Amino acid sequence: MTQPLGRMNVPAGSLIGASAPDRTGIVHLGLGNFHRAHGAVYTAQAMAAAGGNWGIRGFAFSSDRIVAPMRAQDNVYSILQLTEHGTEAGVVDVHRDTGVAAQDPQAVVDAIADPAHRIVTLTISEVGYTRDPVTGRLALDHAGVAADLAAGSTPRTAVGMIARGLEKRAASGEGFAVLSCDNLQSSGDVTRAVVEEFLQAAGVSDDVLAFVSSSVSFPGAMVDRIVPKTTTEHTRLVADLLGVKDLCPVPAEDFTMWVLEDDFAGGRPAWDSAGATFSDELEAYEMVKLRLLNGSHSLIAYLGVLSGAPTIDVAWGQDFVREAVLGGITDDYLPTFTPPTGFDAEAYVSQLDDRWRNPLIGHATTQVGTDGSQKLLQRIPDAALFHLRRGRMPHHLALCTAAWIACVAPPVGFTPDPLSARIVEPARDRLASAVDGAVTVLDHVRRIMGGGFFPDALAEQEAFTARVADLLTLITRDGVRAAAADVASAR
Ligand code: CS2
Repeated sequence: MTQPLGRMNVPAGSLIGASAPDRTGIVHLGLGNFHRAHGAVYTAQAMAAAGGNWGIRGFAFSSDRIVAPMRAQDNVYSILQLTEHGTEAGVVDVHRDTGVAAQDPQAVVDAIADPAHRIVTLTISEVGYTRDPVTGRLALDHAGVAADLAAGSTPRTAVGMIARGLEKRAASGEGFAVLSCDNLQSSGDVTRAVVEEFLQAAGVSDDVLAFVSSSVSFPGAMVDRIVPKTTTEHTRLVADLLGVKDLCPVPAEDFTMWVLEDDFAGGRPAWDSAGATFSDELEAYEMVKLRLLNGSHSLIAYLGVLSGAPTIDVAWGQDFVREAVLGGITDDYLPTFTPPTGFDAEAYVSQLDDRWRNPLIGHATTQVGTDGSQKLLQRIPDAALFHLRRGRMPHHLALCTAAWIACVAPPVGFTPDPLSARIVEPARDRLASAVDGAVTVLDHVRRIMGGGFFPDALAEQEAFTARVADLLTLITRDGVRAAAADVASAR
């Protein structure tokens, strides 16, 4: 029988980087597959290169789906790299403690306040920042935020936990960094803004506000590694490769990238020795990633779902999807930003082709399509407004918006492919009430564009709304390929 994986049972030669010491220096919120294949791996490699007390105290946000198996195997797990050149596995041993924030939010607050900790890293996804889609500011009317602001309450939202942790930390005055590792534009500034808005709304003292403004840094970061969900097949492959039974391996592509601002008020691991890049052109890196990869990913996902493609590689294998995505990159995304100095955008796009075609990853289109109401805000409005303000229609961005609506808020009489039911869309009910009673497709789209789901600046662009409505009509009447063909002929 295959032995269970554990700290005393790490197969010889399989450790990635170094094991962490017992002392933890990093708190992580959002213990899922992405962090385990990204920040945790860089930290293991940084400790191998330069040591340091950078063990991680990891908290899953809401469920013990990953924490329970991790605990059962001393918090070690394997990374299963899936590439066309072969499959490899290695073990990561940097989490010295794990827990579930929803079960014990005070533990997160206390961990952030503990002066031994110097960084909190976040992978809480776009939804976790509890921002208002229209203003981009902290959503004070969000039920969780409102409850967290009540005096004496234990916070339940991520922003509430971070803010209360910093409030408590102000007593020691020890420098600290809050590092967002989510797909946000201006990630550092956005994170600082929501935390400070929370603290102000909570009426904390001026001393706390002064501590956060002077001794807490919020570096920006661009993170990248495609990491699908774990299946039993992954567990089987790890058993074959390593000879141990891992209950929670992380499947991942071999590509990985991390670009950060070097602004860590309490110090940091030697992540640069592990291949991370420190740069002061962070916003440009974020645009490259959020537009060329993530924006295109959403388009592949929604066109894929509407054409019955369960995974990104299957969707990408369809000519009409490739054409729409490459057209979108060329016409709608590349003109909207200046890439970082020396960055080869063409090479990046050709790498994307290799990454999306990888059949071993099995990245579900419905996983990428999940949370579109929050993800699209990073991927569509700014780029669309860039063109609309110059009198040009960003057809592919309109197509992505129409395809999203067709999947999660279809007009009456249209039933999208059954795959669409697997898309987790937190705004589904609100979208359904917004479009209830709409008489035409244009009316349907108007109610969404102007219904509090997108910034006003985009909602005011009537021509964009009309183009989304045209494309949605085509999707519902003639199918998604016809809509993509219409976009191709409009180029
Ligand atoms: C994807 C990302 O699900 C999504 O929205 O676009 O998770 C993407 O796979 C990662 O950002 C890749 O680094």
